[in-house]
Amino acid sequence: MAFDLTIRNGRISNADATFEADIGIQQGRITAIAPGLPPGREDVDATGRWVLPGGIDSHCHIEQLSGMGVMCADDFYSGTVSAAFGGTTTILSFAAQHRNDSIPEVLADYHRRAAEKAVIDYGFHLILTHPDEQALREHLPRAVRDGISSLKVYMTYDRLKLDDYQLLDVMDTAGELGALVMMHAENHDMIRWVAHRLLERGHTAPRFHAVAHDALAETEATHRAIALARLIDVPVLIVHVAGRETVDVIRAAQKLGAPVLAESCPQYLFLEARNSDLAGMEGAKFCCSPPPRDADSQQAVWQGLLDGTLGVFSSDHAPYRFDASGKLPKGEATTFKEMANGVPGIELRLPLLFSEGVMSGRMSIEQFVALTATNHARLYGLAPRKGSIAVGADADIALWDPQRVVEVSAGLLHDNVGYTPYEGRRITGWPTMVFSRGRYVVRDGELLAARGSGEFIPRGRPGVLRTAASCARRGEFSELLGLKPACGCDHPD
Ligand code: DUC
Ligand code: ZN
Ligand code: ZN
Repeated sequence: MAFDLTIRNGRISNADATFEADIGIQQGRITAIAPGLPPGREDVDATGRWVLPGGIDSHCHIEQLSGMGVMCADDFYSGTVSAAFGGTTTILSFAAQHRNDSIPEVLADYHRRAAEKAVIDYGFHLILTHPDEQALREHLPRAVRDGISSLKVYMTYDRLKLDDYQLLDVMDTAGELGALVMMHAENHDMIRWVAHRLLERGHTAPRFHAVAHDALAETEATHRAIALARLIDVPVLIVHVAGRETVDVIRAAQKLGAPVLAESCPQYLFLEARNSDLAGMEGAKFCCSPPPRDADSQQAVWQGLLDGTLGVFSSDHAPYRFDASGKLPKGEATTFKEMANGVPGIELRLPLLFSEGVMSGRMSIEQFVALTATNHARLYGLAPRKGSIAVGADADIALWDPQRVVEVSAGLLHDNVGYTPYEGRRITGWPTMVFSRGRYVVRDGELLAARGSGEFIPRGRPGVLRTAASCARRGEFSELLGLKPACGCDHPD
């Protein structure tokens, strides 16, 4: 049977190898990878291009109400269009339960909105804020059965925070169900106490956000989250790692064999706390939680990505406009406590890392693919369908022009934010064609995918929960407490 599409003469990189070959695609799947394939009905010449798996962004906030009750600026249309223009073909965004919400209703609502608007494939992590018996015994198992095999919990924010007892309950249940727990690790009371003192003394400007969210608040909470994970041997993934000490704590725990994984994001490589020290409210454009820190922490995050301590590189795209709808609810009088928390990054995540990681010689192209696609797929139960260029996988592919130089400006981007914290930065290397399940999404700056053409991808058991290392839940302690193994096997001693 003839190929629907061929991508020929390109240089293909996966997480484990780079080679020259042609790709044959039928009905949205890759069915052949070999040199000299005959041209398909549509034939793309990829000479001079790097042919990479489409990026997977496993941490982004789309059409979501924040913990402070603010609707973010991107809906499932603008958010996925922006992702696609940056070379991303799958997103995992959040379906957020607020304290009194019914989980099935929350999930149905996100499904409905995403199905109507997304132009690339998507899945959800559940944000769990009210882990009562029904949530843990009925709703969470149902969500996992329906392909939502990860959840995020918070150690801070008044409206989202769980205490340690609740975190243990959630982690234990997630372990039993084979769901991965993502942790927002910051010490709530440290932040609250410092913020209160700052505001009392009239320190309200955006730059005080980073003072309130001291690096120690992140390090302490990360250490505690890891201790909880070790106590009951359930894996935990620390999201948006910002500070050097936090990277060190995670690396040390991993060396001890603790079930801890971690993620970082562009803002922790390319921004610093001092960026928010600008006149007026301008600094609000650089405020997210945890905040970017300093050059030393940037270095530590690079090192953590390179040595595998930090296994996934996501955007944490949290889009808020620089107006009353987002960053400035009280205009110039907005305090750092009142502005919406987060920075955009869904479109620039890959170009920034491609340019500063691969083109500058810091990391190999294979490492880039692992950090931006393959590891996300394995970790979150999307593999083998997503995350690699392989026979049988979805034809989610981005063609990169390594010579193209782009000067970043907000007007170039496709999100609905209106500014970018990376304004003026020069990037070398850009995705010029993006395919999702073998259909064009982006071709030379033009969007070709229709609204609503993205599909929900139900996910299986996250990779880390399938490995032998997570069989460690045994021994007297586990027996006494009736803890079940997180790997789902019967863990013979
Ligand atoms: N946590 C996130 O994951 N994103 C934006 C803000 C936050 O606190
Ligand atoms: Zn968070
Ligand atoms: Zn986030």
